[in-house]
Amino acid sequence: SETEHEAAPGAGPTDGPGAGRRRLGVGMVGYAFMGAAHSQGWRTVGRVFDLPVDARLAAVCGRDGTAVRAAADRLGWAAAETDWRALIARDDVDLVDICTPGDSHAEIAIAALDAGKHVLCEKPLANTVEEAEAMAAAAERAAARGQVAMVGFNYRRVPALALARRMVAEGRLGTLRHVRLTYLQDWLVDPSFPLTWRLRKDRAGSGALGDLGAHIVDLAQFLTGEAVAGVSALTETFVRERPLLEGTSTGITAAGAADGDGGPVRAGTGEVTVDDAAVFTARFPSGALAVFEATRFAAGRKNALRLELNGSDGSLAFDLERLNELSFHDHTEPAVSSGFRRILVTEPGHPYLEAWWPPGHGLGYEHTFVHQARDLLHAIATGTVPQPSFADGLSVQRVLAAVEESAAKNAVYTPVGAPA
Ligand code: SOE
Repeated sequence: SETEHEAAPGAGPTDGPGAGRRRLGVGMVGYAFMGAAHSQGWRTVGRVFDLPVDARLAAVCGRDGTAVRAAADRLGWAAAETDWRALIARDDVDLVDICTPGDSHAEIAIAALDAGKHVLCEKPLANTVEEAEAMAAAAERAAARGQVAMVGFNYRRVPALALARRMVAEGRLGTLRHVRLTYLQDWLVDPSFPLTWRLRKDRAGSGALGDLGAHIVDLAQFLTGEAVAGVSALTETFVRERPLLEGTSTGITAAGAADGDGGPVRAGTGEVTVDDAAVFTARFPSGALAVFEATRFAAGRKNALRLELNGSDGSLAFDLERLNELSFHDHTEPAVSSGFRRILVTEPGHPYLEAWWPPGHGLGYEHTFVHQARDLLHAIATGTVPQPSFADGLSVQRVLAAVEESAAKNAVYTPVGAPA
């Protein structure tokens, strides 16, 4: 256990922005890209939102003592630990935030829930359906004791997407016919990009499917309020061998992959054991048809999560690269003057926006983590169940597994006369 970074004596609930509020200690496992994003959320939430609970950044955990102490300083955590079991056991940790690769989610989350702690776990919930089932069961047992467990599908917290959810629920689109979501990145286009943990099935579970596809499956279910009923899929690994790395890495840029907490690229190559891209179609119980595409090979697309919903009364469209905007077409208006119009989602009446800046002063990616922390703390304070729950995470995991099963069958029908 490392305690050099304990907060100075005297720092307590009587000073700072948390004065007079119930204190909730957060312990975070992992401190790379996601850990930094979550830290930003925990640091900021109490300064923006008026909540009865005050989150304290109690301790951060990582295996490398020197690196985790540096991360604690950089990200604002009071203490550092090198063993996640010690983190869970700390009296000043009430909530465990899991920001590690998927292969450790189940073990840490179940141990934390069984120890009486609340849990926030990064997506995808787990690497397999079996692990996700065990986690959902542990969350259910814990809920009976008043604990909460939530999955980090942060894009639900983009104000424009929360507004889209509200508009669909209000019936503004009428009967839903089409649900179309793509999540496009390009950091694997270069075949010399190294074999990071995200490209190894034992660490990440799957590739673009679990990393990006999980987000769009969750969003599709969130926006429609329906569960995917069936899928048909193709997946592909375009580059099957990549340069090996010394140690591990979390970066998704060539520079980040070679530095980060990884080491130099090693001689030789290793096998990529996950998908580079996944495309799939799906049906919803209402009869709506869905199309999904997740890839890390869309040259020029950095973080393009795009969607369009078409219903009998209207359509909605969104692009994460322009995240303060939502496009809406009201099909009940006269055809001569109707058409897609842009809603600038920065009004105080829009989800989460009341707490932020005046209209027109937009938000960004990092704010989704502030909103995620806000929703979780609000649920804890009010004794409500936060969403997405571990059950929601399990349902996404089951869709991912169905996609893999369908892709493995490669049920592709060859047109008569097509080249072999
Ligand atoms: C990398 O592809 C990544 O950081 C994902 O892991 C995140 O979930 C996504 O939000 C952004 O891209």
